[in-house]
Amino acid sequence: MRGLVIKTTGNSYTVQPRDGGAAIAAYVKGNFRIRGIRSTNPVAVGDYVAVEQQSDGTNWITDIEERRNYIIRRSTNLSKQTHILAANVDQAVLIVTVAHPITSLTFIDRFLATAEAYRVPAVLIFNKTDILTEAEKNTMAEWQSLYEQLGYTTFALSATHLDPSDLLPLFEGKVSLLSGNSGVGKSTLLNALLGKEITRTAELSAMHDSGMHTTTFSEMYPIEDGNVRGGYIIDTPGIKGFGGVAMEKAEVSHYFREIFRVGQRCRYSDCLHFGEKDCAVVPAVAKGEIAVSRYESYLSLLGDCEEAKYR
Ligand SMILES: Nc1nc2c(ncn2[C@@H]2O[C@H](COP(=O)(O)OP(=O)(O)OP(=O)(O)O)[C@@H](O)[C@H]2O)c(=O)[nH]1
Ligand SMILES: [Mg+2]
Ligand SMILES: [Zn+2]
Repeated sequence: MRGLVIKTTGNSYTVQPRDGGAAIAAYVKGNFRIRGIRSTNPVAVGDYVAVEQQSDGTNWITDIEERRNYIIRRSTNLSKQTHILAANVDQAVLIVTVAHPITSLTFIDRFLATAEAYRVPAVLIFNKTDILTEAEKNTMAEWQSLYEQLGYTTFALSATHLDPSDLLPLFEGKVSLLSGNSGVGKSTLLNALLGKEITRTAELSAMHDSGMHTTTFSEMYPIEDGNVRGGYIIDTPGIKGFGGVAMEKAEVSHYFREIFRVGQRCRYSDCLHFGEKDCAVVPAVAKGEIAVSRYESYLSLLGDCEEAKYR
């Protein structure tokens, strides 16, 4: 049988058969590893797998189809070991609030850069429009305009006053990863979209196995509302954005679209846009062609590379 992994709970996996029917629980043999990936979990939500039933009735995952992409998180202490949050993701959706709580621009930029690194399209949803002051609404409009100009799609809405049909087309037929700071309204939006209260099966479940790794349980929720079929939303509890891609310094600017574009005009092809001679980026920031906030976020990611080197 072939199917889609829709939930992981440490040692067992919930697999939705591709040909329909009820989801089943399946297991993975201890020595099962995917070529080339050192990860604490060999199978992730979003994986398409082959399942074989043993004579005793238990189901074992025997194969994983090649992934289109996957989103990883580095395990806390082992920088080389990674945890796969989700595979085969069509889009990453970040819920943003300009107030209650405020999402920082750096957080947004890190999310967008990470999505670029994974080649996963990113979308921003500005939430809680119902409780914003005029000043906060202006801030929201500025932020939306900043990111729209960079080519990102943005929405502004209130999850507590949502007509799901307004937003369902965004999710229809796609696997979407939902992210955002705590309290921005991820669960509220998910419930509104699915038209029901979903039980939060897993708050971040950090099982420190002799301090070596952190396990995160992820789940994919199917969207089945009227004529919308085939879409899934992945809720990764406790994951604030999805940081932790290992980047080379020279690579960072590739994930900031406008910095990359302007950087083509720098004198040196390996310019890091930080004090080099005849750099095109720094003057573009001074002239307002590149937003200061974007440049600062870029520098903060560069700083992370420096730190990672000494870990
Ligand atoms: N006024 C208003 N409140 C909202 C809106 N969306 C969510 N909230 C409220 O904000 C609070 C946090 O919402 P949640 O959906 O739990 O936020 P979350 O992102 O899931 O938070 P974590 O699970 O901690 O990551 C709740 O009290 C919601 O009712 C909105 O559009 N308007
Ligand atoms: Mg929540
Ligand atoms: Zn430069």
